[in-house]
Amino acid sequence: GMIRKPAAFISTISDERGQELLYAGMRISDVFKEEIGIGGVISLLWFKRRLPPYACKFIEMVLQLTADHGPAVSGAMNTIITARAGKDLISSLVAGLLTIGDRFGGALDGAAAEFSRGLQSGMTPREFVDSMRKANKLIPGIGHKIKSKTNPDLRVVLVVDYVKKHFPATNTLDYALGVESVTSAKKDSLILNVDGAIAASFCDLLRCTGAFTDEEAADYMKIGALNGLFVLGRSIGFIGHYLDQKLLKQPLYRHPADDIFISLAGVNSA
Ligand code: Q5B
Repeated sequence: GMIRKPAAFISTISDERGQELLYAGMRISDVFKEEIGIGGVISLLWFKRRLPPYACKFIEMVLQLTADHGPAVSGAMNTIITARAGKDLISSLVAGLLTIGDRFGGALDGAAAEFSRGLQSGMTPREFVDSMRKANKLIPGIGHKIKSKTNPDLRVVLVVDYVKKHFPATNTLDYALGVESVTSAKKDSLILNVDGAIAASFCDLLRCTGAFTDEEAADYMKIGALNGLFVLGRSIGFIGHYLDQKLLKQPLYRHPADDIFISLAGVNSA
């Protein structure tokens, strides 16, 4: 009989070869017939299954909450400066995206891993905070440059309220809030931030909906799926900043020299 040539690629999320495009087996016409929304599409293309409506709504909430946080954050600044340097949409977008990482917007996977480790090891939130301090590590998902206990981040309040109301279990979120109680008592700005609140909630989603095995949940956290939520959400804002700068016909940006302290004191002169 025929011997099939071994395939160079394997792909398991979508199929465009038939009459109708399939997302994880679901016909594109059914995507609209059943009105699964962008949350449903993400549940199919990222998680290869249909998640319950409350979970799809949560994904949509995350995209809307993370869509933008003003022009002053690292990523938006990079996008704006790149747009003003005359570059195209994609260059300006990726210039912004490349700032997302451990400090800015990319703390979700780290927060998920650390809060889960703390919870699963049976440490109290205080013991967890102490263990991180001993290891000389910042707690991902904790801390904000401008938000604090006295100037709370309403995005976090919205996430916590939604998750408490709709999720069957909130163990990781409760643990993260316990960590926040310890850290914010030390310093007002050491709140559970938007990355941390989304990450902890997503741990509960992965572990408690019954839709994932423990192994699958661990895999999704390991491979960067949670940071993907922030990246996708904030791309909406970065594209907005790019379009805004172009429409405003903003010129090339050069930072005022009097705002830069230049010191050549440490330079060796020959
Ligand atoms: N301390 C976020 O730093 C920030 C500590 C900590 C223990 C911590 C910092 C941090 C972890 C990463 C994280 C996501 C860099 C943030 C986001 C999206 C955003 C952004 C926006 C949006 C802020 C002062 C003192 C020091 C530190 C201690 C600080 N963080 N201790 N665990 N996590 N967090 N990133 O204000 O004794 O005085 O030396 O890295 O979760 O990115 O809107 O801007 O939507 O765009 O510069 O919301 O917290 O504070 O570094 O001067 O620290 O607190 O050790 O202690 P700051 P620092 P000491 S959300």
